[in-house]
Amino acid sequence: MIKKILVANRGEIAVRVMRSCRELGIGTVAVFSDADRTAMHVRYADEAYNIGPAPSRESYLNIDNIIGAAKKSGADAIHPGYGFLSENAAFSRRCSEVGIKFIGPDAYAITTMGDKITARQTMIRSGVPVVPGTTEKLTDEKKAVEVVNEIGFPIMIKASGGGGGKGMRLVRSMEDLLPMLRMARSEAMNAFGDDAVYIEKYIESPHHIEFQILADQHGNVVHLFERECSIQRRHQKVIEETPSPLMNPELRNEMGEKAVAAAKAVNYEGAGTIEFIVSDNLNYYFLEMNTRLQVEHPVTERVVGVDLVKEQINIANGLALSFKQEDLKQHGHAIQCRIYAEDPDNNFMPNPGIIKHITEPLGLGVRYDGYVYEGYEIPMYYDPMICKLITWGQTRPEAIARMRRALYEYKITGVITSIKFLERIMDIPSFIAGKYTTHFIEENSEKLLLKKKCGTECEDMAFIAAFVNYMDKLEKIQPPKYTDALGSNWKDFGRKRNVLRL
Ligand code: MV4
Repeated sequence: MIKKILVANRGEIAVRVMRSCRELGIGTVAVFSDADRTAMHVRYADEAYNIGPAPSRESYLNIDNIIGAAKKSGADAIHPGYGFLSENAAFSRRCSEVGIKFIGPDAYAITTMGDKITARQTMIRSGVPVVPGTTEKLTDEKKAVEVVNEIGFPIMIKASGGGGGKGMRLVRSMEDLLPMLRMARSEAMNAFGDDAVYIEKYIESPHHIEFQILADQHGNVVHLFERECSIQRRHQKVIEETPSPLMNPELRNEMGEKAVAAAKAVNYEGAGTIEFIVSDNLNYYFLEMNTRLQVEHPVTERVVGVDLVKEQINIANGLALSFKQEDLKQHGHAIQCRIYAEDPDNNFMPNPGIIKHITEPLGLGVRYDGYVYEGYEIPMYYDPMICKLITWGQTRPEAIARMRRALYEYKITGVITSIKFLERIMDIPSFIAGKYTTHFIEENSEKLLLKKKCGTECEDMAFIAAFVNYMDKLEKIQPPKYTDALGSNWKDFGRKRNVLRL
């Protein structure tokens, strides 16, 4: 049985994973870069190891240093969180080679799903619907023309090594096809070291709906229903909810069964997500599989009543799933907002800085997954997401009302955040009605983004505001005096001076 877990991540997800470990009586090991000495995950963990300089490449992506810290600490398992090494097949393989349990799927599942062409082929073999298009790596330009003549425009060219919107191109006419194909291939080679691309029919105004699955080592696979993730900006999800307002019970069962089949096709182990796009007339197509725990997992946890991290750990321990598909039900409605340290009224410019004051929302039906505290400086090296706010209600309108209330209660100064942008979304009629697609943000940009009519007075005011804000940040902020629970000055001090460099 696993006694000590190293969390190979930072920020809110590292803290979230350690919380489940603590409930299970499992020891926690943090790893941290030079920029993260005072980070919350370091304070929360039982032990912490420095794994290198601030840039991710030299720390959170440094396999040797992380394995070194795991050995030194005596951790018997590694949880990768999301991002960083979570979908890195070499890391999963390395862990098993050195006898440390990787909490997630094996290298085979990661590789098969990571290569989008192989994933498509595997899905077709397993009876999971994919978007009409090519099934082989596209090298022959004549073949491209043939396929497009068959399926018709518009089409998308996607990179096999891509995913999550990276390396995608929309093509609407034959004259653009071959030039775009050539560009896509050379770009894919540059970005992923692989020029393999494929073609899919372009689905206009789709919904992004994904299914959570859990698979144990004994071949049992269940799905934990869907998440609606259509509200995105530049392929970054902004709001996620479950159940999907678009869903009906028959479609849910059918897509859930396909999601289970997708996981079984790669002998999957652990928690994973099958992404689908769904057209307005409810045709659905497999897009890709995410072989990790996702940012939006809490809405599923709240509505299905399952701790997904706890289940990941049980699975890693070789236990059989303790529930069957028919034991799982959805209760009420959950919504998650991702809150970033960025300025929605200035082209979402990242706004890292020192948290001067923070009051998190609390109360019935609110979950807050964050990691920043008063006096903490958000480093500029990593993702600027500062927390996730999750609300639950018996009904969707109740969950929305709670989200409005929670966003209203959330006070944070020192950095600019996306809170006001999220508040505006809560007031958009198509969101309230649950009638939205992946084009929601661009379609409502008029209402969501402030159009600043800036005369000279306005510019003067902006200058004064910027100056006051600058003076504010210069003010020396005393680090809070921790005496218990979240760590101690003594521990922070130790981590500054007596750093265990590997
Ligand atoms: C598509 C599509 C339409 N047709 N594929 C974007 C992210 C990546 N996972 C796949 N994406 C899309 N693939 C076909 N054949 C539209 C998108 C898409 C999208 C998908 C989900 C959520 C937001 C999106 C925003 C723009 C485009």
